[in-house]
Amino acid sequence: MNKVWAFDLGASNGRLMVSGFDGNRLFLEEVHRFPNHPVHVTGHYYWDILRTFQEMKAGIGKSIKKGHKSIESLSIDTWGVDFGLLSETGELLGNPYSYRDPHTKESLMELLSVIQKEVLYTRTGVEPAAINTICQLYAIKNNNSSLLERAKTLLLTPNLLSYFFSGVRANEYTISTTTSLFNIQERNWDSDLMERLNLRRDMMADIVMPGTILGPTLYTIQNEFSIGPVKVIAGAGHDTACALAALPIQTENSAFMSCGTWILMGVQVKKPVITEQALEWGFTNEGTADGEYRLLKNIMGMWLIQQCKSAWSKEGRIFTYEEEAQLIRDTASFTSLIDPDDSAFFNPNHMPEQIRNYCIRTGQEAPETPGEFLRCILVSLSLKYRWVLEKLEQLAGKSIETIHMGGGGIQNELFCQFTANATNRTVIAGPVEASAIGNSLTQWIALGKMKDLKEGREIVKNSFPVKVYEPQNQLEWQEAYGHFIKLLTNYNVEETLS
Ligand code: LFR
Repeated sequence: MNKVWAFDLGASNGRLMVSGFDGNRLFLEEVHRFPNHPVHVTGHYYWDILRTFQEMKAGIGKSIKKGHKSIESLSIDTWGVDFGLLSETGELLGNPYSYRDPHTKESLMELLSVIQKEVLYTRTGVEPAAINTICQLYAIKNNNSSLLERAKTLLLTPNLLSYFFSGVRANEYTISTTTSLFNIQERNWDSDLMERLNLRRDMMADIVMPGTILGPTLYTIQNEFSIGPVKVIAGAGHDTACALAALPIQTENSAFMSCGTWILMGVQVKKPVITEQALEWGFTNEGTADGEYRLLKNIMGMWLIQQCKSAWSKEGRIFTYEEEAQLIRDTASFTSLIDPDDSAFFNPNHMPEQIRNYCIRTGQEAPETPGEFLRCILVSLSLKYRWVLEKLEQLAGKSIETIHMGGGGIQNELFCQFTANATNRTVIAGPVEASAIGNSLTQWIALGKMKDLKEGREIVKNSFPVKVYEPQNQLEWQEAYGHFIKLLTNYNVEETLS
């Protein structure tokens, strides 16, 4: 059976999955998994990208050791917006900044004093936000300008890593659409925007469509592993685009959720939705693996739980998934709620403390025990999805009956059930490894083994199990939603959402 390597890198861990395809069914095997966190040093948060590359190579070594033969190609997908800069000689200039670096704190305001928010949104379709590539570049320009002066080429994270494997410099469509430098009408880098910010357009490596075969792996890679050439494919480079590609969506009236460090909720649309309302509610238009658009909202996601767990583990309190679920079950429902997207939760030193402060500030009972924190987070996230879903229906002009959820977060069954309860919609959860599977689909299509994504999704449906959750306990969830909306209204929803 032919196989491909799908590297799926998230902002908390990365993995190498081997995907096999026998013409009817897809197979997926995890070969290597490693933590991937930004490193905090000299007041900044950086990606340790060379270690990441090293881990990817360790994955290749393991795969070969396991006897995986006939590997045809590889592709890499990652989180959005971050990038690396190359020098004239093609060397990496420093460690890429993480989008959680505080250096962009002022840059959104500064940028918006040069380019109006509405103009930026109309041109790029992307919600103006400090994490976006455009703000990061502006921050570097203002705080570390010599770095930009030395930069010859900007490559987004998946494309930087593809370059390490192939030597080819190209940015891929789906990841490029996350930058807020991509003109969504012209479907290319926005030269005018860049000029107005004094950013160099010539730095931006050209954009290629998902499925472009960049070339073979470098000889150095082949020699290191004593293997022949493997095609390096720029499949969909953005993890969210990959997740959407793999979800077995069957009807127009479905929304998708990609559940990881961030949770992205949206619908696929033929044309970007760029309206005053979409901007006000903080919706973004990004590219899909088949060249269309996904109208979505970024929601803080599992980050809230990851950060609580990291704080608790420093105190020696470590819980398994089963223990967490039990803790939540043993806790009273709906005691306190948060707006998961409040800026206080973006990168605090101590997440549980921050959640407690939020509850006290908003006149609620503050959680004390891990179970109370976890329940507060999961319930609040689910209620936020209901809010997002209602707005999505209005913006896309259609009703949504089913929600397809994919990604690591769906391993938490209570979380899926809460989502069904809060939204009063049927939830279809699976596959867990949606991003890696979507990554592999874009490779199988590029290799001519599958016709298109429609066929790919059908194959996913027949290859991986899904779990269906029907809404329960509507009375109490309706009431909780009323409290949640009051919370958003009283604590200025525009301010907290933007
Ligand atoms: C999810 C994701 C989101 C993006 C965020 C930051 O992993 O790719 O789509 O907005 O990470 O890059």
